[in-house]
Amino acid sequence: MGSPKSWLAVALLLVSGPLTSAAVCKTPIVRKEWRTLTTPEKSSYIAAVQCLLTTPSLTPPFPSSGVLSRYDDLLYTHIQQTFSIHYVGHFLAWHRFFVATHENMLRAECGYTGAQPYWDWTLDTPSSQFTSSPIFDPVTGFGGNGPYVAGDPGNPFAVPGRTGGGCVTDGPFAGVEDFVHLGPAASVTYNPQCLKRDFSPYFAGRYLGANQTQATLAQGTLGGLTGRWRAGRALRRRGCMGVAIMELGGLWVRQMGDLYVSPADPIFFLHHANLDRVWWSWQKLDLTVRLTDISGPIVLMDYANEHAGNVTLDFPLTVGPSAPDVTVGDVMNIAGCGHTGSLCYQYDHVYTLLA
Ligand SMILES: [Cu+2]
Repeated sequence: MGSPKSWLAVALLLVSGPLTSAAVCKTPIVRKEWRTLTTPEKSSYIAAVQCLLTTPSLTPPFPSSGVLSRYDDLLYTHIQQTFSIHYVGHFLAWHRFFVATHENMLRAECGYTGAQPYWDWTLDTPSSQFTSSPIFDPVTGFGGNGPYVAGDPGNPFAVPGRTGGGCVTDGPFAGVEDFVHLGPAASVTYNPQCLKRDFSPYFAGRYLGANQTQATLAQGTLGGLTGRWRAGRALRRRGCMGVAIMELGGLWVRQMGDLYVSPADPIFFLHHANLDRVWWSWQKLDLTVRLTDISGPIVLMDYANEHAGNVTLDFPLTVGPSAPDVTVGDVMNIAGCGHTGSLCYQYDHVYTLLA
């Protein structure tokens, strides 16, 4: 007999479909770029996110818990695993699974009929264009920056060119004083906070441009890919590039600047969907080989394997009560005719490697 938690997960899967383990993917849903969605499609996505934010949690309650909603379930598992899912070989695989779980929850529990949109940030560079991205639209997007708040002058991780840091002032999540329940860092006791953003157009222009994506696609192995990602300055400093682009988020979202609670900003999932699209684009350049190309350390930053080996296809991944556990091998293929795995989606467009 399974625990009540596992039975809940099974029940969710029975009504959801796309994330069922070992199911055959016949009709993958298609992920599209945010700005190509119609206004009603954008509204339905935002409404489904609002639903997750208000649907009661499945995580077992504990004293002073800040895990209140289904959205918090996702944030909580990310916090709990922060140092085992970043700067490791399964960084991309875990976040692929995490975004797909979010997508599945929107569809199974909140009536959303679309796929997870992605945010192609290469369309919002150079830096002069960043803040006018449609994704930050106050009416049809996620709202924009917070007002400028002076930073800690002694902070070695201070981001150059930051322009905000305060609570977002427009868009669907503005004015909610208890929008974020967890954090900062590893704290999971109830701590109501607004949603904060801290844009750094300078960093966005430097790391989100098409030149970075092209350099990533040109890598021959996954190790090279993630190494390329580590090559960014922010990444080198923080240890991993998957995280580098990811932490770009950190550059413009206050909560996203906090590695633990980065998923607190709903844009996180569009951002990571695009990171996943970069990975998938790279896989498709040599799909037969790259459906099984996985490497990188099991232990945080253990690139010399001094503490453990590298991740393999049978390495387990978990996102808590929101989906059954899978392995890295289960998420190497996002879909495909006759594909048997845990995922069932496609992208409307992938990046191509220019000559
Ligand atoms: Cu993460």
